[in-house]
This record gives sequence, C-alpha cells and structure tokens, in this order.
Amino acid sequence: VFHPQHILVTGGAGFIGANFVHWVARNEPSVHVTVIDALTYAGKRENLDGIDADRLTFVHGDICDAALVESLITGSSPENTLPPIDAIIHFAAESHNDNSILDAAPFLRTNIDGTYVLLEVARRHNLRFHHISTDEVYGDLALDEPRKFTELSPYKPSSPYSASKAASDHLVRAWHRTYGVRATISNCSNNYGPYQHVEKFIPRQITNILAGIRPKLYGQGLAVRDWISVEDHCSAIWTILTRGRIGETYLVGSNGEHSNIDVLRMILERMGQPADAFDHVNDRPGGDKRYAIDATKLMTELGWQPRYTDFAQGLDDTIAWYAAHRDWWEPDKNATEEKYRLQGH
Ligand code: NAD
Ligand code: TDX
Repeated sequence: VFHPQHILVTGGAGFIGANFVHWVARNEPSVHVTVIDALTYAGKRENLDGIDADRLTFVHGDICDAALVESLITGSSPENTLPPIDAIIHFAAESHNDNSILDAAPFLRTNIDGTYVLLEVARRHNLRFHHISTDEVYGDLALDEPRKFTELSPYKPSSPYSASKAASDHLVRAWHRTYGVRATISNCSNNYGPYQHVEKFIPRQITNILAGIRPKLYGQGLAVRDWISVEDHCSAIWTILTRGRIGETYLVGSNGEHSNIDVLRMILERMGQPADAFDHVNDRPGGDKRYAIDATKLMTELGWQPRYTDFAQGLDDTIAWYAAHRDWWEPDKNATEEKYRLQGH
C-alpha cells in the first residue's frame, strides 16, 4: 500500500479535479495537496473554496511549462516545510469533444505535450504517477450489443479529444515500460455532479431550464452514456493510487447506462417541465453511439464499490446544486450557448 504525503493534482480547479481535492480534504486529512491549474475557461479557483489554506497550495500555471513543474517538485523556497511531493495525479486536459472538433490545437498541446512534461518530471524524481483517462479511447459500442469495454479493449478513438487522450495513455504506458515510471491509468465513463461546466450534457440541460432556454438534444438522442457520480470516480482514483498495481490500467464505471433522451426526460420531469419541452439540434459529427464499462477488475482486485448508484437521486442532487449556485454558472452561460448556436447545436 502506498501512503502519499503530498500530492500534485493537475487540473485541480476543473470539474473532476476539484471534486477530487475536496474528496481528499474530507477523507485523507494527513495529505497535503498542491494544485497546478492554468485556469482556462474550464477552471475556477473558487471551486477549491472551503479547503483549509494549510492543506492546499494553489499554483496558477501551465503543465506544459516544464521549468515551473520542475520547480514545484524541487520546492525551491527556503521557508517550505512541507514534505516533498511524492505523487502526481494528472487531471489537467482539454475535455470537451465539441470544442475539439472546432479546434484541436489546444487538445494536442495540453493533453499530449502536457502529459509528456509531467511524465519527464515523474521520471527524473521517481514520483508515483496516476493518469486520469476516459473510456472514449476505446471508440464506441453498438446500441444493441451485449459487450462492454474492458481493460483489453482495443484503442479506437473517434474524435480529436479522444485521440489526444489515447495518445496520452500510450505515453504513460511507454514511460512505465521504458523508464520504469511507477504509473497507473484509470479510464472512466461519463461523470456528473457539482462544478461541471455548462457546456456538458447534464449541466447544459439543467441550466437551460433554469434560464428559460429549451434543452437541446443532439439528433434523436439515442446515443447511450454510462453515467457515474463524480464522488464514486474520486474514491476509485484514491483506491488505484494507493493500492493499484504499478503499470496497470483500471476501468471505472458503475453500470449507469442511459440513452440521452431518457436522461433528458428524467431532467424535464424532475424540473416540472412537459416531456416534449426540448429542441432537436444537429448531431455531433462522428459522435460515438454507446459507451459501457465493465469494472470487474477494479472491484475484484482492489475491492472498490460505487456508492452513489441511484441515478435519479444523483440527478436530483445535481439539479439542486445548479439551482443553488446560479452565481457559479451564470457568467459562462451566454458565451457557451452562443458558441453552440454557431455550430447548430
Ligand atoms: P474540465 O475541463 O472540467 O477541467 C480541466 C481542468 O484542467 C481545468 O481546470 C483547466 O483549467 C485545466 N487545464 C487545462 N489545460 C491546462 C494546462 N495546459 N495546464 C494546467 N491546467 C490546465 O475537465 P474534467 O471533466 O474535470 O476532466 C478531468 C480529466 O478527467 C480529464 O483528463 C478528462 O479527460 C478526464 N475524464 C473526464 C470525464 C468526464 O466525464 N468529465 C470522464 C472520464 C475522464
Ligand atoms: O447539449 C447537448 N446535447 C446532447 O444531446 C450536449 C452538450 C451533448 N449531447 C449529447 C452528446 C453525447 O452523446 O450528450 C452526450 C454527452 O455529451 P457530453 O456531455 O459532451 O459528453 P461526452 O462527449 O460523452 O464526453 C464526456 O465523457 C467522457 C466528457 O466530456 C469527456 O471529457 C469524457 O472523457
């Protein structure tokens, strides 16, 4: 079992990263967290509000800046009394498929070059490295096949985003095999919960309804996503970081398959809207049909179990969070909707 004392969390001001930092603050009180985040359109410093200042160091910076990342590890300041960083948990990424279709350049830079910079630092300083990835690297499944993704599924990414994540996974595997970097990878299904940007499917529909805009369904809404509470993803990451076998990949999911139209209908019903109060809009070019995760390896080998498997309850909690945090999302709403309008979404 690995007991980290001081972890470097990249992308800790984004959706999953911020939930993970809160999770660590609640569950692992002896661990210090340093966050590095570039605060792109997707990151907010305030996502980390409420965490004790003596438990958290926040660095506003870019993971592609090798000198900066190196200086965080060597801790150049003389008044630094913290234990040295012993692990990197790598969340930072450009994460949205639709953006990657408009302009892939920042995806290749952050997701590929950024991962390379971090792997080199991990190699030089012999740090434990956990890479956060996605089930999208495996491409998609047909709607009607019984198969799910496993750790043995072939890589077959569809979008510039998922291709850049696949590339980053391959770099991690190579740095483990060639240089012995003590790395693990987790490939998780679609997350939902607080702090998710309003560009993503579930928060977009909830905030549309709250803002008096009709929800927008791509195509006929038959595509299926395998939804997991971000809390369960966070507990899985901690399990793999501390007890995962070095060099291994673990799939993370909690049997949450739903079609997009079913999810939208659940949101409409729970928010008191008529079942047909939405618009059909352009489908995503090359959009994946279905994702589904078989998490048997994580459950049997490491004993992890999801706790928040009641999806209807999870949606209610998420709706309540967005209703109570208008100040958090309203500043992003108009620009996000305008960008979608130009894409016919
Ligand atoms: P997000 O877009 O909400 O957050 C990304 C964060 O990374 C932001 O805070 C942003 O400011 C930061 N960032 C971007 N470029 C950076 C750079 N060059 N240097 C430093 N920081 C930078 O993304 P998310 O949904 O929280 O996803 C986090 C990770 O989880 C990603 O690696 C993503 O591929 C993976 N993932 C996401 C999901 C999902 O459903 N959202 C599922 C599986 C895996
Ligand atoms: O308004 C919408 N209407 C709609 O029908 C939006 C924004 C999306 N959709 C559809 C497209 C997808 O079939 O909903 C589904 C989910 O879309 P996204 O929220 O964009 O997620 P997805 O493309 O599945 O990718 C997500 O899960 C895997 C994350 O954004 C990735 O970072 C993660 O790797």
